[in-house]
Amino acid sequence: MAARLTAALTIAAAAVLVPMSVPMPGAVAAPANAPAETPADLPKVWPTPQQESARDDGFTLTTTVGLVRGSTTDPSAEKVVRDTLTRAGVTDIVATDGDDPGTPVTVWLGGGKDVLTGLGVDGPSGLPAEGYVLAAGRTPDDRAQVVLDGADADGTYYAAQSFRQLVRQQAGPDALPGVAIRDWPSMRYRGSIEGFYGTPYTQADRLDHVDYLGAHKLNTYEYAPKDDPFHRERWRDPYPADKLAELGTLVDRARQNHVDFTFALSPGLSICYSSQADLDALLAKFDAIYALGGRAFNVPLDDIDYNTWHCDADPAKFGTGAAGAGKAQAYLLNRVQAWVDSKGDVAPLQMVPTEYYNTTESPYKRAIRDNLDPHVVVHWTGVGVVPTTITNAQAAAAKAVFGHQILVWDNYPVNDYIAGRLPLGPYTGRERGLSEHVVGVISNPSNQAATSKLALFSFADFSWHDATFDDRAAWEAALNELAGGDAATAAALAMFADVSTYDGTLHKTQAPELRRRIDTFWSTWEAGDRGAAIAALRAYVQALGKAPSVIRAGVTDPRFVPEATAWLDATQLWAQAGLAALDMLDAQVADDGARAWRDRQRIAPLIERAKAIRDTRAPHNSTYPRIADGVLDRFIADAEEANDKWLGLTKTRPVPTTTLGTYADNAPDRMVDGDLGTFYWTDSPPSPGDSVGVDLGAVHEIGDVAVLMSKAGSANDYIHAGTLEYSADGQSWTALTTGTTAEVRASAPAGTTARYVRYRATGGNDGYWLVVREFSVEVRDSHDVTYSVSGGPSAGDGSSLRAAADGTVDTWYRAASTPADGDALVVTASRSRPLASVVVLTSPDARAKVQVRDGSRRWRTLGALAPDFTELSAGGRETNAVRLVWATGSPPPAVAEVVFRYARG
Ligand code: 14T
Repeated sequence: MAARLTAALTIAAAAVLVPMSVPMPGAVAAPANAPAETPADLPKVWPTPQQESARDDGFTLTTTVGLVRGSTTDPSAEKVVRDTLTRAGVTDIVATDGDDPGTPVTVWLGGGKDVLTGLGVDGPSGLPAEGYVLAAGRTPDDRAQVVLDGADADGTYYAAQSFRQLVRQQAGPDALPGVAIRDWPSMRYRGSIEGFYGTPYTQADRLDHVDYLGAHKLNTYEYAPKDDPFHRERWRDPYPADKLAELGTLVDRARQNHVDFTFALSPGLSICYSSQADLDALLAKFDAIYALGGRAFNVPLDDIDYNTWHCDADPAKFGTGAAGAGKAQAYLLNRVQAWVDSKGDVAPLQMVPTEYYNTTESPYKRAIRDNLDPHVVVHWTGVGVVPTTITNAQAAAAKAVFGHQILVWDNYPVNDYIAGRLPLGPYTGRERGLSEHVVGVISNPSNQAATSKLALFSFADFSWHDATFDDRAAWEAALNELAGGDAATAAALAMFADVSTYDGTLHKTQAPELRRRIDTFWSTWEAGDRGAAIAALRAYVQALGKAPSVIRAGVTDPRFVPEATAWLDATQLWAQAGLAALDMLDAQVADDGARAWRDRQRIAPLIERAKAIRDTRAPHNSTYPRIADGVLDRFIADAEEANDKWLGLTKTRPVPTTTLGTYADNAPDRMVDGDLGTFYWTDSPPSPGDSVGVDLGAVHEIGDVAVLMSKAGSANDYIHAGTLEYSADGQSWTALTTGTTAEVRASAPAGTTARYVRYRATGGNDGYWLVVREFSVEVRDSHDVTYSVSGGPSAGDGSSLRAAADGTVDTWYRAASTPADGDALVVTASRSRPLASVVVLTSPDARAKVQVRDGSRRWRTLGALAPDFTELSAGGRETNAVRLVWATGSPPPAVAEVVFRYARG
């Protein structure tokens, strides 16, 4: 296990520390347009600086350091520098306001032009807003100097944030490498929009959130929680005094972090666009925030029906339909922009269009393009609400079609639409170069504020310097930061993030790393190297099971664990269930049926506990945390199937087939589970050629086929035109019938043989997805022996005699009473076959004689039940029944399964 962790870590560390360029000696100004590469011997600064070069004149800090405040510094920048120096072992900071303190080591904060000249480094003049220069080295007078000088106060603050990351820990006072950085952001708007549904952030969440933004050079926090009633539902109502006071505190804290607190008000559910009273109500709300110091505003008009008007005056004034809605919105927003202009110190207004999720030309967009004040910044989510990718071409198209500056509202890692999921994967699919088309990219985060920081780290790198963004490197650096540089914690976090990756769009594969290892497990298992397969996967799953406690002990952010706790607990339980499955297989390999059965029985309660867990926040309080779903649960099911086979439970099970994707948890398995209450649900409409069906595993004679589609609430989710067909080889197909209804049935002519049966769409589906409750195929030539159960004692409530021989160990026959004299449970097979042994899975205290019967109708005793698991040899003799003759007065017995283990061949 330790070896595994180390190995995983080495990979992570190597990826973070990829070497970059040969360090240049002496004072070297970075060449213009130099590719940003961290010189190999410099600590990595995040977000990645635009230009950076190493110098050979680094130095060790002294216990006394001078700190010279200049014209572009502020208390926030000074605090970052002071904290950094203190952590580095500096005990005495000699601060001045411009004068040279004459200290051996001096930090010039927001000034120091002459020192820069002495270091041979260009000053910040000419840099874009928020840009800065950072230089550390020795001036010709042999003094150790650091200059942190911004193009403005934001830049100086960011220089301090870079400085914080450059200090190198060593024995004694820490050291500073010789370095010259010239840096600026690629995008104007960087940060987050609290724009999700469900439980909003708490005040404590928000204060911590804006601290995180500032420390990562993110400059925007937009306040737009859908479920703050005063933001949307009751947008006209003024904030109560206590809420307003909280917002005031937040505005202040944002400013200290050089973050633009951006207040959003969503009036679209009820506003009359032409109404002066409604405009006044909206501006009164903005004025209240302005009075608190808020200087940036947004009017989101997303997730409303723009065909619904809230006063007769609007359609009369603007016209009906989408074009009218666009004109009405522009009319309102232009008047709000006029208010912005009247203030003189407020940022350009922002808006979210009702059509925020595509670039298709439309009457609505045309109205926005032609009528909205050109200064207004338009939000856009990409093509799709949660797009897998956002490309330069799409961004250029958005800019053209909206005719305004585009700010990307990026719906990652938001999880309001995927209850139970905590997206922790890398920030993928955003094309480098977006900064040439859009003015910013901001994150709509998860309902969980602290766990969202992992993604925000990548947003910071992408929006600051998209040209070199590498999603994997940024993800690993974020894990590393959260781990405080501790390798074991970072490795545990990587494993945890892996099992909580799926979000449906950016990440369509859940637990990619665990999945790879499970795939390797089965290929090694199939190849016959079962011990090696078990050992390798066990090491990984053991480490996964320990990851939650490693994370609890190791992460540096105290807010992370409480928020992740539901998912951490679930990870531990799922890993334990996985280990129980591995133990079961291990016992089976050792031919220890009793141990395998005991291990198998540990699985279900662990899963039950994992599924009983709830997060506290809506909507995640309504379902269980999803961990490696479709991967670890699948592994366990496959392991149980392997155990079934080993036990001798060899029922042929149809495997579902589909060419379509899956919506949420409604997996294809659900169309062959014999349960009409569950269903497979696709995540898109079937196109001609798409199909669903079953694979019988081998060619069989088939009979009745039924495809039961659609469900209550999704009455149109069926294949509107299709052909039901079968095939022996999956290549050439023969039609059975065609259909246009939600339920399609056919009977194959006698003698029809097939391995595959499918229902294939032959037309469009009017945009409707597909629900299949059940796809059943009757197998006429089943070689399966069937069993019936009789005798007693009779079964208790919720159980049945049949459960003792129904082909699955998951259902139990539980006797309602103590066995009376002569009570016996009789399992009769549909025909005689040579029987190798009888396996009986029971409650531990069941007591009985096990008997078998051959054609002669005489019962022969094989032996007595052992606790839990019994295997008794039947000597390969033809057998057609097994019975358990209970010990009179023994406790009411329970039987999971009586298995006829036939002689092979
Ligand atoms: F304004 C938009 F940019 C936006 O994304 N709006 C919402 C947002 O509040 C939410 O957090 C996000 C993710 O669920 O998606 C938008 O909300 C939707 C989108 C849908 F397609 C709600 C329901 C939908 F069907």
